[in-house]
Amino acid sequence: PGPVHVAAVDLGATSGRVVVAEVGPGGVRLDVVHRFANTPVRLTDGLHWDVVGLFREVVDGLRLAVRSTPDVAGVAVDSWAVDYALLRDGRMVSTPFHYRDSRNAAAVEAVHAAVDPAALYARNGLQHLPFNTVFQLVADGAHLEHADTMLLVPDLIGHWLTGYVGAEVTNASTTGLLDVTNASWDVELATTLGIPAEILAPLTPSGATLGGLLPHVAAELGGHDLAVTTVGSHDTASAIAGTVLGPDDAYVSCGTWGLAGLELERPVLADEARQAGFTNEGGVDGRVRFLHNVMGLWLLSESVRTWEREDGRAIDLPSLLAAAAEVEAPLVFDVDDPRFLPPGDIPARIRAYASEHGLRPPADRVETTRAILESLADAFATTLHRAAELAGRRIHRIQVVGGGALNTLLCQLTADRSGLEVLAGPVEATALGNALVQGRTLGAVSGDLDALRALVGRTLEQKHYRPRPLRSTNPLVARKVF
Ligand code: LRH
Repeated sequence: PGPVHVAAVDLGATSGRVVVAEVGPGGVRLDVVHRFANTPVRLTDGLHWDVVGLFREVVDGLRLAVRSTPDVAGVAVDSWAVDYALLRDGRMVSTPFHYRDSRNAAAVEAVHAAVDPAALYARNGLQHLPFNTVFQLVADGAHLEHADTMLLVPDLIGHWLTGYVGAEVTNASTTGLLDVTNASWDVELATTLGIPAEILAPLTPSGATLGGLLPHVAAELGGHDLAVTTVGSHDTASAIAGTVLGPDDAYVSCGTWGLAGLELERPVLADEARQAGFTNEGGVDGRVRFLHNVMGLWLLSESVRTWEREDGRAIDLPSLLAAAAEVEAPLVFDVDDPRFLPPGDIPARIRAYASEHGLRPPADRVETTRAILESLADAFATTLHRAAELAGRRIHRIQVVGGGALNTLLCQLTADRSGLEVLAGPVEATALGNALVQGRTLGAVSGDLDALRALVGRTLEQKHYRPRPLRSTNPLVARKVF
């Protein structure tokens, strides 16, 4: 069969994109046709996503896609995990919350009082993150009574494109309500926690066909219909599908978050894995993403946002990064400290962290930038070595994919701190993973995940970073697990 053209919609926490991909036995090629900001909105009840605005951008992007490439045959959506809309009779009954909203603390306590953390891990295999869907749903409390369906963000967009109601399984695995041993909804757990099991939509595998576009959507594209399918709708699942993983490779999917881990055939549910903060999320083709959420480049982007607000103008990030490379003996802090999760003045929180731990706080923006990157690299290194230990695997190299692959200082520091070679790229791993799975569903390519990855490998040029000897930094005062 010849190549096929598909549109990959990838919604990230800070920006979204619509990409046209050509996928065929000869390889995969991407063309970004639409990029847009994803700006959260604070309302009286908390921090929300503008999902309706995002849907408008998706449709605008698809219009550009069919205009640039009239034979585009399909579309699939991926996005960040855990967040959802509640619907009744097909209508959204509340504006979806942002996972960085702070409403979940009481719900975490309530859930853990009903099912202790170790028992919860045995059932869902997830790293404890206070915003996992299960906690958010419990925080929603009485509001759940008004809903008959919960749809995670990519499923919501898929629903608005096609009318289909379902829960794609890689993203469902991030809710905390999916049984890690058999990938079905844990109805008993939901019921125990007072979450009506009826709101859980039928599970849909990645690589399923949802149908054609609703007539009013097709009309917006000049009457062009598209086959809407599912991919790894959790962006991290698509990112790992688009990562050219060798047998002893670890990965860091690095954007807003740094998702650091291994691809496994089976989950690791030992209590040590829970205590070390590891998650077992569902990957494409039933693979397991055994990883830890490291706070990621959010620390830097939110710091830049703070400085830009202070200055009233844009920051010159390349100069800041160049200067940060020269800093001697940088501060290393625990990037996973929960104080760094909510939006706000990250540099002030880093200074407070340092003072509380008897460390010298960064003196300026350059030192702050270096402290962030050094601490991220340190977290990646320790996380990956620990993952290998827990999974009984060796690691030889680290594949860094996503926007973080462009950050040369971060990649070099990750090599230095891990003592392993780092290979950087692809930057658009998520869109690639999305497109590859679509290409397979539409019959343009075939084979398992490794065969699909080989298609990326054909054209991929990666930058290699070799470890340098470490200079001195402060020893990290015991990393706390979130
Ligand atoms: C990355 C990501 C990550 C989740 C977080 C909420 O975009 O999907 O895998 O833990 O967002």
